[in-house]
Amino acid sequence: MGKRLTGEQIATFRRDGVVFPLRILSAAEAEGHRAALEAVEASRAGRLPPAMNAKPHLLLPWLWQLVHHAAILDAVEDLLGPDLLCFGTSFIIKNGPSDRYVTWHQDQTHWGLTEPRAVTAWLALSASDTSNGGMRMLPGSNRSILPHRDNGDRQNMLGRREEVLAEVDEAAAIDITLAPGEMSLHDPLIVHGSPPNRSAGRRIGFAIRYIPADIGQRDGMRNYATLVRGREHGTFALEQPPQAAFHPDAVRHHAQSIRHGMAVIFGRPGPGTGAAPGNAPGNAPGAAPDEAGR
Ligand SMILES: O=C(O)CCC(=O)C(=O)O
Repeated sequence: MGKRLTGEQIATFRRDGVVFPLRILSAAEAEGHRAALEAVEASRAGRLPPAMNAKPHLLLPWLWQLVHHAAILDAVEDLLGPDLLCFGTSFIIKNGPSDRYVTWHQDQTHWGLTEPRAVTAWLALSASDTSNGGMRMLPGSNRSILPHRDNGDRQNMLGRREEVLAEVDEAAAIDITLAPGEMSLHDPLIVHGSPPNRSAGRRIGFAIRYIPADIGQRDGMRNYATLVRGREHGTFALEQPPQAAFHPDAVRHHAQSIRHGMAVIFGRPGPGTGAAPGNAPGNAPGAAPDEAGR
């Protein structure tokens, strides 16, 4: 038994690479967060610009609080230990109906971490299911690092349009069905993706990437991350909370973190630093998927 997860849930995560559904917010709280997101979108021509959707928790205090939510961190601590960093957040939104989809992939591919130890908390702010392009995962595929290729399809929401170069037995995949306020936790090596949203509504998830504080970026590169629990191990430079929504200091700090992170991971500037928005690497830590609001 962990702080939040049962022994069985921890065993499920270790074996399958995913555990769900876990209730984090009440339906009313999830609705409140969705309304807060949609208010920001309304103030920005109806969609979150990609630059803003990379680590938005550095710009919006309510998201800073969300990445520190005790119920999320207790569950993540059960899997990764007591010292935790958040090294990426982004909304992953599919407005329906649309052809946009996420290819089968492993998250670890472009993260450049010294070890594939991480957990993504995917928190649903709308229902996410088979009707609206909910995630699908291949339990037990979290054993090895697989090669990927760029599938070249503009409908692929991943910034590098990466696709695993292995036969995916879709019949063995499971649907990650979540109600608003529930989350799934997945391993960086699990093969997963999601089909188009054929419904008329929006599918909204907030993805939070956590790592144990004792791992770093490969090649001794130093990146930025948010210490969310426990103590730091000197592997990342630490990010600061936003004093208020889009406070000028927060905007500067956010831009610095994103620019630096993109340079570390991709060897080039990131969103908000002159890169074309459509090039924002969708599955990079802290990077904006090319999907928000489309
Ligand atoms: O939201 C989706 O459909 C895909 C999300 C994903 O690939 C991830 O969070 O790692």
